Amino acid sequence: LEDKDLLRKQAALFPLSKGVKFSYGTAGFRTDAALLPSTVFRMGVLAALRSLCTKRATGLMITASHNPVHENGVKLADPSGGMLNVAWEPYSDMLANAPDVENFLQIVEHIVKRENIQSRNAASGEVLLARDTRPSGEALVSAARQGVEAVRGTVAHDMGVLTTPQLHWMVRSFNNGVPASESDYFHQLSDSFRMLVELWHANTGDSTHSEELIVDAANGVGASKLTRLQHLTTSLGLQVRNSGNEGGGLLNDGVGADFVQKEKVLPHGFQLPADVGKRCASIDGDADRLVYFYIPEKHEDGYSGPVCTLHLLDGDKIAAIFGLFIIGQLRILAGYKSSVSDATTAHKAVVPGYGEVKVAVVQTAYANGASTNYIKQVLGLEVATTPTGVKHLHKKAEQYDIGIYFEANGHGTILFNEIFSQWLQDASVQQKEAEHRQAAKRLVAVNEMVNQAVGDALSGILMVEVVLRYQGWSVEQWDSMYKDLPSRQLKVKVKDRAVIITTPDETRVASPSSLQEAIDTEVGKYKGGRAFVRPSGTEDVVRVYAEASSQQSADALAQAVCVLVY
Ligand code: NG1
Ligand code: ZN
Repeated sequence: LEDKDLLRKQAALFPLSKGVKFSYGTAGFRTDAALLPSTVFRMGVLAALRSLCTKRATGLMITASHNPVHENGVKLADPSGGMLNVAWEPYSDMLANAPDVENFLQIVEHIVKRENIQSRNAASGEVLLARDTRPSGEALVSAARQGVEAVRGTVAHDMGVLTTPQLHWMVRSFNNGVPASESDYFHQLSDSFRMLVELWHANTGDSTHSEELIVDAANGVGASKLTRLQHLTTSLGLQVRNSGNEGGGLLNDGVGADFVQKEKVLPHGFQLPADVGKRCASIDGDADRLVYFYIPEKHEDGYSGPVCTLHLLDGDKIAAIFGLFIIGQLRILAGYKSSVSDATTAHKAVVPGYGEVKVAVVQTAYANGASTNYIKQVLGLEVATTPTGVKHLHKKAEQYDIGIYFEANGHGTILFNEIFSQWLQDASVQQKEAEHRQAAKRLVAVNEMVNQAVGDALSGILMVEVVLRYQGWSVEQWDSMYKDLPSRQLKVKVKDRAVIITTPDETRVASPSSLQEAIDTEVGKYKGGRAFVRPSGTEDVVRVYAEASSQQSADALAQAVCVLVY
C-alpha cells in the first residue's frame, strides 16, 4: 500500500472495543452500537480494498436489520450488488478482531499481497455508503467513510438513509453503468409495476382497484420509502402503519416481519376487530424481508395454546405465488392453452426458440414442508435447498434461467439469467402471437421490477400485489394454496454454540453425534415429525425447528429438542 502512515494514523483513532469477539456470521457484524466504531472503520478499509481489487464499486450498509434499536451492524455489498464474496469473509473476521493498530496493518498488508492489489494514485476505488434510521447510524457512517478514505486511491459516496436492498441495487446499477440514483430506483420499480398493471387491464378489461394493503413498516426506514413509492404508483392502494415517526413506537419493538413471522401474533398498531379480513404485510427494520398476514373471520384450529390471532403468509408462500405466476407466463410462451398446470400437461416449460426454461425455487431447511410439497407436486417446479443465509440461496438461484429464492422469514427475490432475459426482451417484440408477446413483456417487467441484487420488501410487495390481481385472489384465497404444517421455532442460549456442527444442508447434527441420535428418538415419537437444530450465525443462540401434524405436537417436539440441546 502506498500510504501506510495515513492508515496507521487513522486506525489509531478507532481502537478495538475490549472483550468482544467479532464474527461476520450469516449477514455481517451485529452488536451493541457502542462497540462498533472500530469494526465499521475496518470494514470501510476492507470495502475499499475489495473495490481496488475488483476495479468496481462496492457498498457498505450500516444496519442491524430486525434487531433492537440500540444495536447496529455493518454488511458489505460486492460489485455485483450481492453479498460480500464468501472468500473475503475470513478477511473481515481477521480485521475486525485485530488487537492493535500494528496487527491490523499486518493483516491489511497480507490481504493486499494475497489479492495482488495494486496501489494506485488516482481515485480508482469507490465505495457507496448508506444507513438505516438508527440514531447511531450517522456516526458509524462517518467511521466507515474514514476507513474507506484511509486507503489511498478510494473515495466514499454517502448515499444517505436507505433500505439495505436500495443500496445493493445502487451498487449493481452503478457498476452496470445504468442510472443508479435513489430516484432511478423508484422509477424503475414503479414504471415496471405500471406496465404489469396495464398488461393485466389489457387482459381482463378490469380496472377496479382491489382493497388497499396495510403495511407494518417496523418503525423503520421502509416507511418513508413506501410512501414515496406509493406517490409514483397511484393504482397501488397502500396504508403505512408503524412508520417510526416522532411519538410513535420503537424500531422493531413488537412490530416488523421478524416479530410477526416468529411470534405469529399481531404487531402493534393492528387491532381486533377493526382489521379482521384485511390484507396486511410486515417488513423488517431495513426492508429486506416481507411477510403477509391477515386476521381470519373465525378460528378453525380449535387449539388453545398461545393465542394465534393471525394467519401468516411467509416467504415460502410468497415463493409459491411467484412460482405460480412465472410458470403460468412460461406456459403461455410454450403454447399451452391454460396457464395452470394440470395432471395431463407436462410441467416443463419448453419454449419454442429458446428450449427448456430452467426454473427452480430455492429454499432452506426452515421452509415449511407443505410449501415444498406444493411447489414440487402442484406447480411442478424443481426445489433446491441450501444452508441458511441469503448468500447461499442467491448463488444457487443464479444457476437457473429463472431462480426464485426465499427464506421462510421473507427474504428473497426472483433472479433472471442474462441470456434468458435478453431472449425475453427480443421475444416481447418479435413473437408472432400477441399473447406470447404479452407474456414475454410481463416477464421483462418482472425482471425490471424485482430487485436483482438482493431480496427487497418493496419490490416484493409490488410483485405480490400484481400477482394477486392477475389471479383475482383475496389474501385468504392466496393462503389456501396449501396449508402450512404446524411448526414451532425456538432458540436456546448455551455456553458455546460452536460446539454444535451440522451437516452441510443443516438438517442434521454431525457432531456431537449423540445429540442427533437423541433428536431422532424424539422425532420418532411424532407422526410426520421433523426437527433440526443449528447454531445461529447472527445471535448467540442455538435455533430449534420442529414440524408435526398438530400444533401441540410441533410445540412439544420443539420443547423436547430444546431440552436436549441445553
Ligand atoms: P441465523 O441467525 O444464522 O439463523 C438469521 C435468519 C436467516 C437470515 C439471517 C440474516 C432464520 C432461521 N435465520 O440467521 O434466515 O435472514 O438471520 O438476517 O430466520
Ligand atoms: Zn433485514
